[in-house]
Amino acid sequence: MTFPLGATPVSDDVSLQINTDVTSGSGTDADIHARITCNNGAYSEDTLLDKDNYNDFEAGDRDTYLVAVDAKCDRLKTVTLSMRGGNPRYSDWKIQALSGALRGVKQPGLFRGDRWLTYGQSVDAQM
Ligand SMILES: [Ca+2]
Repeated sequence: MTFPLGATPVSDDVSLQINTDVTSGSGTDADIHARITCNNGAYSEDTLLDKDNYNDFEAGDRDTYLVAVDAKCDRLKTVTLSMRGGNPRYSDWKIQALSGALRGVKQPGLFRGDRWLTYGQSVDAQM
């Protein structure tokens, strides 16, 4: 692939912080994916959120993941979390809060309605 002079392709990294609710049963062992969109149309692939040798998304956890966006992102627009893969047993997951940070600027996410996510489903946060 070639690019015109001066048109260096630039990508961005978004730091997603996700808090799992503290109440018993809020955690999950299913796989959680995130897809990010930006106001200027930049977006991320549907990215698995997983830390090596770590049990992600347990009750009371505050987990941070870096997600790569394909181009320069002007401002975060949406974050879609989806649950598929991993352990489908006892998979229901209660999200307490989500925020995204882009070049050090933090944006809180707003969920419409329920913050329980069940296997095979997805939920959108408006940023
Ligand atoms: Ca887990």
